[in-house]
Amino acid sequence: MSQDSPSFETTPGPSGETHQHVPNGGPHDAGLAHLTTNQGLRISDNQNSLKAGRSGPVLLEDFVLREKIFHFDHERIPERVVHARGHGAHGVFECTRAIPELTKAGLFAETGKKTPVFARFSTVAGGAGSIDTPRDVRGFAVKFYTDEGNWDIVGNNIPVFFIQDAIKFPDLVHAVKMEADKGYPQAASAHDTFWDFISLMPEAMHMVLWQMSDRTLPRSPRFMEGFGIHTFRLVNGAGEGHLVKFHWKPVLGIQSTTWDEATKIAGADPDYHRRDLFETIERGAFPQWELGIQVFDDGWAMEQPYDVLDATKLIPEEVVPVTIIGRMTLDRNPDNFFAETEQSAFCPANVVPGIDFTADPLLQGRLFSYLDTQKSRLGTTNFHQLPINAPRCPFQNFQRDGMMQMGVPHGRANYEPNSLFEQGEPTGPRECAETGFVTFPDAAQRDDSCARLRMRPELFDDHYSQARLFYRSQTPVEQSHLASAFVFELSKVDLEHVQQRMLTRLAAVDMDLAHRVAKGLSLPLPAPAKSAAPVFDMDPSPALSILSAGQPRMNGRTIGLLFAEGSSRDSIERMRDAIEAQQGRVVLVSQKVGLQEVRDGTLKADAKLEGSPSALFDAVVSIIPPEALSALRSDHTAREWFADAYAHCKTIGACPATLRLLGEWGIAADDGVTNLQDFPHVAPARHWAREPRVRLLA
Ligand code: HDD
Repeated sequence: MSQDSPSFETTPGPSGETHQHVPNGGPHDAGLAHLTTNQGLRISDNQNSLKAGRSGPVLLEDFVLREKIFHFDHERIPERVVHARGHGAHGVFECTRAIPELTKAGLFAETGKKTPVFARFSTVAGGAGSIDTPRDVRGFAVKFYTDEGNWDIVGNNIPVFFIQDAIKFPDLVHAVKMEADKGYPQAASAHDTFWDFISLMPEAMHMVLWQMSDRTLPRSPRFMEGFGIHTFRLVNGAGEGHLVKFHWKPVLGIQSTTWDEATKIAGADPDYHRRDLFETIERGAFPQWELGIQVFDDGWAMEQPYDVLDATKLIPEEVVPVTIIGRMTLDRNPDNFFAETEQSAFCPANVVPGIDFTADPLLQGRLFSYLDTQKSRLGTTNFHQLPINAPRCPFQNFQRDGMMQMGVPHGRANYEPNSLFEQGEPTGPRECAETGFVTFPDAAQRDDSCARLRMRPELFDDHYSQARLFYRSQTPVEQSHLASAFVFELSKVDLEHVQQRMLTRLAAVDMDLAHRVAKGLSLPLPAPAKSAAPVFDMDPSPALSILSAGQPRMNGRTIGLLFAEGSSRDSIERMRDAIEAQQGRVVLVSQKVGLQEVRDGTLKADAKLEGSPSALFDAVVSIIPPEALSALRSDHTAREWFADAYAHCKTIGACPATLRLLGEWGIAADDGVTNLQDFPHVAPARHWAREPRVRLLA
């Protein structure tokens, strides 16, 4: 490690990477048995403050009390202005296909090369204490601790964005967050100011179609795609550049919940996603994503009917296929949520040689914002020295001092060039023309006048073609979810002129969609909004639909198994084995928790029925004896358990006694209500044909 980088110890973590500890004898020295003050003084009594006599008052002299309360009073730091609620994990990225012909970045130089990573998933609008499952875009940020410095892909689970130019970001965020006067709603876009702003921003149409699709109701981060969104630049050793878009593909496939499910999960378990990730990693079922790239050159880009530097546009995978080049495995939970997840500081400007930016005006604004926000959130320009943010490779320069400086640089030279010698060599680091980062000389200067203009490129004016592409690429089930989401959100808007204006935008996207939404709101269908540029039809892209990929697999899914006293333990264990053989997981649910008498022994329930609604599971199965029926009949929670599973189109595995109960409750048997034998083969499938029977869809 260099002389003026912070002198943290490094030890290998489970991913084979090194991970940093606070220096010896630091505040969390696990070896220390005694409680001490922050000055290292042993504390004799941590239960009582120092008083004048037995009944007080408390003395100002009590420095132990004062230090403890002083520190506690300042425990909170400002939450992120967006993406405040999130959770993360450590892991490793492995290059599975070297691409030296495209980039000189060391992490892609050799197949098999491993790079430690930290990933953080987040919602955008809600505060740090909000829920995990609102309808919201999800952040998907990954920090690669490469040998050449940190590289961050700070992306989302949607491949496009609301706005084209960073100058609109504060307006967007103000509009979506709690309304300025009311201070609500929390973590929700279904309110006046959001839709007022959106309806005035036709460039947001493509993104809001994604936002109203099931993509914003992910089952958990394990089932989410991630996207770098912007077009970036890859540069190889010969200095040649290619344009690139980054994609993360979940190995378990993409899956979402329904809206009703998401709202019920929010009540039952506001931490559903962070719990899912944490517990899955604890169990050793490490989630994985493949990293893919779409590569194209400047000439090709210039021929497209859309601008690849416009973040509201995507390139269909059917047009430029995604090539998989690596795999990320998240295999270690943070030791401490605050120190790691909360203090993690991502920044799209963190790149390594071989990866560069483009002139995308949204990206360009981001390059400023993230560094700036860390100063306000983490309080010091030295936030990069925190273990979670520090590069794992040596780093050194002549930046000095600042609040909370952890490094202790030695010597006199704190400037460059200098001619102070140490053992015959000039002191300190020097720039390196050969291996240092060099900005790619962007040949694609599209506007050679280089005039300073507050304008956007012409192709940025087409706001509707790709929104239409998205709608028309969805299956009918997804289209009805999307239209219903618009009806729901706009039903929460009190301003009729905003609803009307939004309908004109939707009409410009697709008349069928607009018609459904207008009908759902009992409003007349207006004429389409005028488009600033010609709108054209693109070939539908099945890759944009979640359901086109087929039914979910058992791998990584959780099945709720209801049992009662007197159930057959043997049947339950056979069911569990069949599910676990396909990498599924079973949670045993019962009206009572703890150990219970069953027909052939005892069985411990993992969860109480009340508090474990079926919304928490991917499918449910019930193995109960006839004598349990009367207790279940009079239990409203039991009834809801099955009724919700049915309404959320989930598979219900039913023993004969359960079938009787379902019949009494009017829960109609259909393809998705199976016997115990068939259940393990169809369990994770959703039975969408059922949906029109249980929900009024737009
Ligand atoms: Fe941003 C955080 C993703 C546009 C300004 N953003 C943040 C995070 C993610 C994104 C995932 C959370 C990182 C973490 O987990 O700590 N942001 C995006 C994407 C965008 C985008 C995919 C568009 C393609 N963002 C964007 C713009 C600006 C910002 C245009 C400002 C001009 N974003 C920020 C920020 C945040 C942030 C204020 C808040 C906390 C932080 O940076 O560290 O600087």
